[in-house]
Amino acid sequence: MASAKPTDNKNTYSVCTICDIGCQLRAETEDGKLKRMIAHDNPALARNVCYKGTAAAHIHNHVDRLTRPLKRVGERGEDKWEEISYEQAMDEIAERLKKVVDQYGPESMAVSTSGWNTQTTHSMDRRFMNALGTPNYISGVSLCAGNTAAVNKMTYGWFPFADISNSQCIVLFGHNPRKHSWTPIFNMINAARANGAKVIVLDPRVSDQAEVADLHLSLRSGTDAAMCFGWLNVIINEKLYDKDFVAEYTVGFDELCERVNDYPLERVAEITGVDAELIAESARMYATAESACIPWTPITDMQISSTSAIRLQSILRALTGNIDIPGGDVFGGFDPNYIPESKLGNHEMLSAEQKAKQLGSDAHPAYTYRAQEMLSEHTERVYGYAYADIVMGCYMANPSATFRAMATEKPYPVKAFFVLGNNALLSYPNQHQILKGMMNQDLIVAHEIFMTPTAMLADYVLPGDVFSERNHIADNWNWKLGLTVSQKAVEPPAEASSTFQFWHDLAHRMGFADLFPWQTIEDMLDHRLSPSGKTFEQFSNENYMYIQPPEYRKYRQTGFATPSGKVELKSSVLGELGFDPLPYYREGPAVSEDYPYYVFTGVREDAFFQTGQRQVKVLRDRMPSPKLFMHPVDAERQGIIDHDWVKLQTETGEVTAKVLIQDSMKQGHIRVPHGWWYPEMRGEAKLAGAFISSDAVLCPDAPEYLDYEQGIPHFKGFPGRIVKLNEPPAGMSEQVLAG
Ligand SMILES: Nc1nc2c(c(=O)[nH]1)N[C@H]1C(S)=C(S)[C@@H](COP(=O)(O)OP(=O)(O)OC[C@H]3O[C@@H](n4cnc5c(=O)[nH]c(N)nc54)[C@H](O)[C@@H]3O)O[C@H]1N2
Ligand SMILES: Nc1nc2c(c(=O)[nH]1)N[C@H]1C(S)=C(S)[C@@H](COP(=O)(O)OP(=O)(O)OC[C@H]3O[C@@H](n4cnc5c(=O)[nH]c(N)nc54)[C@H](O)[C@@H]3O)O[C@H]1N2
Ligand code: SF4
Ligand SMILES: [Mo]
Repeated sequence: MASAKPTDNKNTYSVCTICDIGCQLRAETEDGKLKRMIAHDNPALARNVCYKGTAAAHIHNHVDRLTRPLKRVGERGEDKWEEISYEQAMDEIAERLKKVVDQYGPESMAVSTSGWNTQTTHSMDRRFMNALGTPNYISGVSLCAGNTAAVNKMTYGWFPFADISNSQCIVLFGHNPRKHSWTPIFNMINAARANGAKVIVLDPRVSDQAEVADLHLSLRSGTDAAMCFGWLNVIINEKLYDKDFVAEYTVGFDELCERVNDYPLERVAEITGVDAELIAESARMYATAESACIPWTPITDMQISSTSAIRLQSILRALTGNIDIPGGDVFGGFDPNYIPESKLGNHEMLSAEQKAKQLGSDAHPAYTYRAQEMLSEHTERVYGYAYADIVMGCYMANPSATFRAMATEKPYPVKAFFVLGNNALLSYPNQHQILKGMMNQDLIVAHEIFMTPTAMLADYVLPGDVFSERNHIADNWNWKLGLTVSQKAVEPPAEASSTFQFWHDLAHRMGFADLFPWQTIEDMLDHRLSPSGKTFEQFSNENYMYIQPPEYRKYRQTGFATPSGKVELKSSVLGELGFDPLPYYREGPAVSEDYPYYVFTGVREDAFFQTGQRQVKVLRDRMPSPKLFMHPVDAERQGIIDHDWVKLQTETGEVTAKVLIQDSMKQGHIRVPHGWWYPEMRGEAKLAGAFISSDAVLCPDAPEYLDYEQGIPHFKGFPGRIVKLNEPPAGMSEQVLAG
């Protein structure tokens, strides 16, 4: 099917990928260019837009957009390039990849991607990798939702999505949606509140959500798992749980109760720093609400007790009978109208021998093939497909193990690194190791829309298209049901193209043409929509989105997709893998005289998504420089005043930023922002200042900082110290110094 050439001023609806929540917006075009991206004309959707979305034209038409393939001519990282044709780039990449694979084996290729901003990959990356024979796929979703999906599956077979709008009680573990951060979730919380929902916020800081919450528990960073035990203690001892559900649909309740007894309220109060009475009151509020949900939160994705904290949230949902009910945590499943990426990824093609080589799966298997394949037959029984790659996070290698293999060639060499729509250098822990790993590659390919520090380290940089320039149907990564149309409004500039095209064209050069028969994105969309009996054109002419009517308590017919068919309060999968099958709380590395503060990453900045957009003036003007938050008492003790420049140091590294003193901070805590580099320093500072203020420099990934089961790092509450600087760091622009 040919793609209809977009014409000006027709209403096109595109799914914004500036952040990962995916609002559908409306495009206005002029002379074949994107003029504006504006709010939806459907009143129900019109509020789902933030000022990053409305800045889309500034991003998509930015003068620094990459438009031609680039080949490195200087030393790696020197940022010197020649423009070459797309055909030449793809030919050379294929040739060099073949060489690496011949010399070191297929597992020597690793891929890092975000997956959501490039949209049209359609799991072609996994399909390619599985055909080639490499299991080494890593992604930022190992720190955000992907890993939670994998761990949730162990407890009850799927990853539920909170039905916030219809809920009577919403529990936010740190999670802080607001007007310009995950706007649709913010709107849902407000809608529920207007209907009388209670909101409980657990956050060391007085966050935006905490300010207006019914209850706010200011816990110490990194202690969420302990807090969940406090709640379970109250819920079990006061018999507030759903006895029928527990009796009929769970296994391991008695063992869980024993474990919960290890965490009496006084102990939990001591660990978390929250008053025992408030813990009890909040637990009662949650457990006695008519319906209650615990929306997924990235905060517990990034802690030393992450696997336990995620499991404990799942257990709370189950014990209170809030699973798969209106206003609770709802199980989606695969959309019957759309072939899932899990299927297109062709995971059955990769041999057991190659799967066993997945980096990190020996020590930390939770989200790797090793653990997740133990669920395959159960997933197939309940959901119809053996592989459920929810949020693309269920069959990943471990990023730290992958960068270590790239750097040290142990346990085997990784020598080709492909990075698509991901600023990998800044987006995982231990940035120094990532750099070392990238410097030791024979081939690096980046697919990007801007020249990022990561792309600067590549041999080839391919220019990506953006969401206003391609057709797509978003399916919420199988997390919740619903298909959202995203239409191409304008043509991509020069030689910019999609990641679909990239994998297709590489596959054809590597001898896998028969596995990649779709010529265009639209062919792929027609294929994916085939169960609906519609083509992409028909589908998008008829709908701008299609929401499958929800069904509740489906487990009554199907059971749960776990080995026991029940909710596993005690996890058979974790037990079989040699881990504690029951959740527990583990203390992170302690603060000391040398490193007296609990440092946490996050509090996303309204103006940017993650490491992006620092070069986009309308957004950068809103947040010109990186800021560390400190409590006034801590600042005073250190002799620091607002806007002082400081160094924040940990055992792993140090970063420089300005201080913002805030009453809302919790004493003894420091917030470090994520993703800072300085596009304006390109050509002057090494890798455009990628090591000056990036949190990844600070975040350790030594074993004592890693969650056991997943091997994800402790980003919430690692020890650090502050050193005041007498003058700003060299080379900062006027805007940074002033703002
Ligand atoms: N150290 C550290 N690491 C983290 C986090 C942290 O707090 N600290 N947070 C984690 C979290 S929560 C998440 S969600 C992940 C996010 O990880 P990612 O979603 O991968 O985000 P970024 O690393 O900022 O990389 C996105 C890159 O994609 C490019 N891009 C945008 N649109 C397109 C497109 O259409 N096509 C192409 N080809 N490229 C595009 C942008 O220019 C940008 O450089 O990172 C995780 N990593
Ligand atoms: N504008 C904008 N919006 C975004 C993003 C963006 O980059 N920019 N990124 C999107 C993405 S990918 C994500 S993952 C989300 C993240 O967004 P949120 O889920 O809102 O998380 P954060 O903003 O990182 O931090 C939220 C809160 O966690 C608290 N906190 C810190 N440590 C702990 C702890 O140990 N326990 C608890 N309970 N709370 C703690 C902090 O004080 C902070 O108030 O934002 C999304 N929305
Ligand atoms: S919240 Fe903003 S950046 Fe995120 S998808 Fe919606 S409009 Fe785009
Ligand atoms: Mo995230």
